[in-house]
Amino acid sequence: MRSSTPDIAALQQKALQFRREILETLQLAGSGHPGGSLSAVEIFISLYFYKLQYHAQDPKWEDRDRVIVSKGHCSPVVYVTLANAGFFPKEELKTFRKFGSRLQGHVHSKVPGVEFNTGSLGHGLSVANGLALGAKMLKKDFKTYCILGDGELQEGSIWEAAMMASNYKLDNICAIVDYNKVQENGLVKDIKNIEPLSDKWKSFGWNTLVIDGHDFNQLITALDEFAGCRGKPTVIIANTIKGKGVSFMELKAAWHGKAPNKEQLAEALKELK
Ligand SMILES: Cc1ncc(C[n+]2csc(CCOP(=O)(O)OP(=O)(O)O)c2C)c(N)n1
Ligand SMILES: [Mg+2]
Repeated sequence: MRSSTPDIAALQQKALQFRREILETLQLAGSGHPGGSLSAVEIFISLYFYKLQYHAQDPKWEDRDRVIVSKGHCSPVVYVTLANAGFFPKEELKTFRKFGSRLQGHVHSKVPGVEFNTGSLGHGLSVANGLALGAKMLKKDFKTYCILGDGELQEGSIWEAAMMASNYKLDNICAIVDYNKVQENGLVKDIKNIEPLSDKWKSFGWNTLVIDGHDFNQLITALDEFAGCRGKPTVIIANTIKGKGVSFMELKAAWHGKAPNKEQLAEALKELK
């Protein structure tokens, strides 16, 4: 469950466990997205096991913090997180991407704990804006978090949404960019460079924090800093490694959307002890 005094060693152990479970889930399914799931493990653990207010047994509790997973293809890390947080039985992970399962390849709101269906990139920040603006109008204290991909930032709609959030002074919204440097077919900088990234967000009026997205101390500090920021939205640019933790997957676009086979899973698991 959520902890207010984080035990960093325990969170690191959880990260290893999540990486194993993500890869086991993908191998059973025979398809899915490992790279952008492995890069976001510490981000999701910091949210669900440190920062967020929620009740797993009452996923629609009206004062819950909201999470919009704009890069909806990272469903493996989302489902492993939600199952471990108690939103649904871990056994259900075995149905990932199977016909009739709730756990499809892109996150869907029929899954307890998932707020909004995503998959088509570029939309999540606008949805998050709506939730955050709604909270202000209703005088609710819940926060809205939005997980974005770095390749996803090439979508123009993200920048319209970025303008809107600062225009309405949505200091109850925190965007987290999983800056893993790789998109579907190659390096972000080679396909359509998004640098200088922190200057861009700053110029759009955002409180901009740049951290190592695999370092729990930095993630926790940044999330706490967001909670104390008034008058502007916050973005955490989390520098990460696509495929983090598995040497043959790290920074390889080939592992963006490909499941490991049994032998590859066994190799990967040896590195995740
Ligand atoms: C609008 C849209 N265009 C294209 C795709 C296909 N697509 C799925 S994932 C992806 C790459 C996304 O890269 P990034 O945002 O860097 O994600 P990550 O590295 O975190 O996996 C693309 C192009 C999509 N889902 N939606
Ligand atoms: Mg990426």
